[in-house]
Amino acid sequence: MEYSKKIDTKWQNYWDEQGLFKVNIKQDSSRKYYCLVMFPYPSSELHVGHARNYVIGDAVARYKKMQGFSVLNPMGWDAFGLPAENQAIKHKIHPRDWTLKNIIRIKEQLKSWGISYDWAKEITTCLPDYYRWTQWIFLKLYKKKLAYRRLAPVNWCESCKTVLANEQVIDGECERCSTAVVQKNLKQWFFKITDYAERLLDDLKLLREWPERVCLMQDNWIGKSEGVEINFPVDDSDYLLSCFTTRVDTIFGATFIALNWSHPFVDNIINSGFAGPEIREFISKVKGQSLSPRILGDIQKEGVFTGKFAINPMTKEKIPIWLANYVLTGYGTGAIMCVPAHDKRDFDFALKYGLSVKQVVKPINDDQRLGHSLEKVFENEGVLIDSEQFSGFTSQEAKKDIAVFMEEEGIGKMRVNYKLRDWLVSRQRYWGAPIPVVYCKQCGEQAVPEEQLPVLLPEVEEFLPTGQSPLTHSQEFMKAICPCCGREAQRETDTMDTFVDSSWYYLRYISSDNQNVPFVREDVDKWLPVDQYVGGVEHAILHLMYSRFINKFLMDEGLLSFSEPFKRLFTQGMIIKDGAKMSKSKGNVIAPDYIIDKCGADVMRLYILFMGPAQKDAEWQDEGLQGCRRFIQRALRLVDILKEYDSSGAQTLDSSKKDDSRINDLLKKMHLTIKDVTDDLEGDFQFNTAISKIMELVNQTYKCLSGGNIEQQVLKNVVDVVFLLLAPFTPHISEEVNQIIGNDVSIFVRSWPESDQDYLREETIEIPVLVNGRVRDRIVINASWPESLVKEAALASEKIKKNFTETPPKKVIYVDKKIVNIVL
Ligand code: ANZ
Ligand code: ZN
Repeated sequence: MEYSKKIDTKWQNYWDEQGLFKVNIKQDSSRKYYCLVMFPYPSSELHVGHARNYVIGDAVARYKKMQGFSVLNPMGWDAFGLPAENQAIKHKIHPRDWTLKNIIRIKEQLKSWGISYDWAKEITTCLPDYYRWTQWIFLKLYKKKLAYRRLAPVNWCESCKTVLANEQVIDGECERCSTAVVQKNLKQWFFKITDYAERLLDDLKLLREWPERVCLMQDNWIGKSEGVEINFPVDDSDYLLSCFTTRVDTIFGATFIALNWSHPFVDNIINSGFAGPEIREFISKVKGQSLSPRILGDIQKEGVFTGKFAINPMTKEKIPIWLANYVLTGYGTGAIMCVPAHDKRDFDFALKYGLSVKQVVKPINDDQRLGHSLEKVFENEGVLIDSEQFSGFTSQEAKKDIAVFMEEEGIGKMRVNYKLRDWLVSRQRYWGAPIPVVYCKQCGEQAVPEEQLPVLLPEVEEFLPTGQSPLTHSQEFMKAICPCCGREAQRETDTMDTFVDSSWYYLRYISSDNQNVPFVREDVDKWLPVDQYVGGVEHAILHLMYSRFINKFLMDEGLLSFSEPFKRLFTQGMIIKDGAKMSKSKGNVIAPDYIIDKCGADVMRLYILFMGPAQKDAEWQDEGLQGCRRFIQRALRLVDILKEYDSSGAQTLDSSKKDDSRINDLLKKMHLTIKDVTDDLEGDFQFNTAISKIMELVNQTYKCLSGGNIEQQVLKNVVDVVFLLLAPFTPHISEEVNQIIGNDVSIFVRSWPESDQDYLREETIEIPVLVNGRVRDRIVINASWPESLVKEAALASEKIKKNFTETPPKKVIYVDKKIVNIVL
């Protein structure tokens, strides 16, 4: 039997006709399994690197189906956003046409790989029947004041002509085009995700089936720190400079203050005419530097003295106030107390500008002082020195006691800060969901009433980025009616970040054809949380954080009743080719269509799952693909042998030479394989080891055949099990074989095989243990134990040990499965 693409087509059509993967949301929820793969940006056709994601998801879905679950495995398109728009601009066609064309193409690809989606649930985020609900969620947030607009310094990409979220700035450059990012002050829309910081952090505990490192990344991103906000009086003034510190134990070593250039105190000294030209120069220089707090560690430290001093509230010393480029706005208070002896950044700065360094913490169990000409900082916690009444306290004790002291004295206040920022959701781009707000001269900012949704994206001719949203080009779109006073108003022209679209799509699949609500509560409560989410680790922070936030918000609104959307998460590794991530620009892309035409979908699917642990990166090798192709042919040849038995009548063995152990070993191997493959899939989806165990079973079957015929029923049983176990990975040939050996239902409605415990039980035997030729004891061993284990067991016997208390045994001899003989 030869495997070819014909077999793929035959079974894909069959699944379609049977509606095998269709789910009835109302009826099928009792044993539900929601398997979700992160939906793609339809900005280009898929290569084998993308395929890994879908093939893994499909193996999970099919395996669960064979276990009797009603599996919901839906697919859709994250169709708005920059990639599609940039591509469209490049190819000079409308982003919508480009996107829809890509969707058709990708869908065709996914179908040709035999991925078992329920296409009836398909969603497309750029179509009005989806984005009207994205706008609806915006309105819900707006009503709760969780969507708001403010002037904010933003990261601006001059080339993409758009605002970027901090997370889209990588090392000071635009994530998409690598242009250096600058800062601009603009009125922007935000979602107040910071209100949920504590819950987003706390609930990470519930995510026990997420990879630990993803939880850690989320934890770091939220970045909770507990500390004190200390007030430093400005010398000769009423001004108080408030500084957030997590190391209040180092207060006696604070020798200067550093401010961000945008701190109000700076305006204060500029407006009062106190500031010299060097301050203005410094400000204009650092103003343009990008703001991402995540890149702060390594910047070249620069600053300028303001000429003003503050009082350290504990030591009462006068300390200089500086402006410094390493102080962030938007974190803490934008002013910091600097302790150069114990903070590397402050240390570098102090060294550069000749500021004083005072050690106030030393290591525990060590009276080492760092000395005056410091070469290193001591950043760890330890024991306080030169800190008046707090000297001798450990850092831990001092943190508590100094904080309490400060609260009592009115010097400072305990405080919790988060690194998490509010989510900037507005984009000055065309290809996104319009923000449903209008501006009225009389009534100001007004939300569009729910009944008026969707606010349709207008047709425009010009969607090239200019810094202003292209929506301003449509006069018709711009004109709106104020919902409050009925007069003419102007529409908001910004569109939403695509991460808003993808923050709730997993809910829409459940009710994708409902035109009255975004999702039906009763149904999402039954089908969610998602049982298994599969996707790339590049979404470990943003997409997952935003989805968790929106889900919690919707729960608070009483729209659903589960606090986390994704119960279990699997992050797959990348496929590497010639040492690099596959990409068109590098020219190292492997096109799946070519492979499928030549080898069939199952060869590609099998190889993708076999190439290594699915959570790790793996290198694409054509020999590996050929190896999988050969394996499939070899497995299929067993079916040919079985058919020959049928026609030649050689099905029964010559009963006189019934060779029990040969057949028995094969059956044992078969049951062991069922158990191992099941364990591998139940664990962390170890597809590669599962597949290699099936390969071993095929090998042993050939070995068994080389020793003579196998009873037809036995061979049929083995072949059946081989293809049942392969079915989640190679569904097309598995269906074909299933039919050939006489089953008239799809292999996916048959049950996953179960192993027979009788075959797995280890055979035990009792053997005598001799000491100098005389039987002294009998021990029970497993027949499969290696020699060393049997000897160990013999020597461990109490009755045996008695015999050589004085002289150790000279020799221990084991005669396989018969006796142990000990010679003294
Ligand atoms: C004094 C000090 C001494 C500090 C010491 C650290 C070590 P996390 O854990 O990230 O919250 N900091 C506060 N606000 C800042 C801002 N806007 N820009 C830059 N740095 C800022 O870090 C809090 C620490 O980061 C604070 O504690 C402050 O420096 C600095 F031996 O205060 B520390
Ligand atoms: Zn009005």
